[in-house]
Amino acid sequence: MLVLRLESHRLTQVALDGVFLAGPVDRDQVVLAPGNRADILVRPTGDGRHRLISEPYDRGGIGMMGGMMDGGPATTGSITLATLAVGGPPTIAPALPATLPAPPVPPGPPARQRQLTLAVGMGGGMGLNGMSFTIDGRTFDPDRDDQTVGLGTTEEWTIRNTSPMDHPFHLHAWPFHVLDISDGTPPVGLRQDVVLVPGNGWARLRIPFTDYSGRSVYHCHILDHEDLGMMGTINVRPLKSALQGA
Ligand SMILES: [Cu+2]
Repeated sequence: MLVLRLESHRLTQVALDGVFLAGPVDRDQVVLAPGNRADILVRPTGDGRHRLISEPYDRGGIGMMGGMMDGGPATTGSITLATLAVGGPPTIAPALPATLPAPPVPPGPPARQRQLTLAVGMGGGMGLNGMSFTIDGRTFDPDRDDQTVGLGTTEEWTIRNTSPMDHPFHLHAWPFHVLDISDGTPPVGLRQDVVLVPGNGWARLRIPFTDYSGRSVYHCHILDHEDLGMMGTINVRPLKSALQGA
């Protein structure tokens, strides 16, 4: 996780995961899960050097193993990622637009609702320290279709997380709108392709399966978890064949 802050500056976010927000949003800090991207505008406040800092973040874990399983010991201090050096004659920055061309949330009702469950099992005999990382009780099998979806339909997926650690859920090819997250974390309604599903929580997504047919994958974007099996396949097909295969 990155909790980004720029000394003496506000960060103006205009996009998330490459897609415009509804309007520019001023933030003191921007939080990115693994896989998230943010487009940020910075207006220098004055001459000098300003550090871009990543603040510590606790993303949960299982007892003493939490930090290790999440890719390293939890950081206890902030880290300087870069330094912004400001100098030269001042210029007038153009005004920001009040609104941006954010894609609208596709209208309901969804053609289908699904629930996917991310779980970390103890003593499964697999992977790191004998733990198993599953979606709907199964580890990844590239030859199995886990979800079959009709091309052109809109679905609502609830991603449940029964483990105490956060998992960033990533769906390839079909970005989704985040309708709601169990911990109330804004933003909601945005189109993005990674969403942080809180430990012992859930995220509700509306997904327009437009533009592309074909097979792809969804997975936890913490690569250790994905490599240990927390990944599934999706096959988006023209509606008739999708129904026959469901
Ligand atoms: Cu994970």
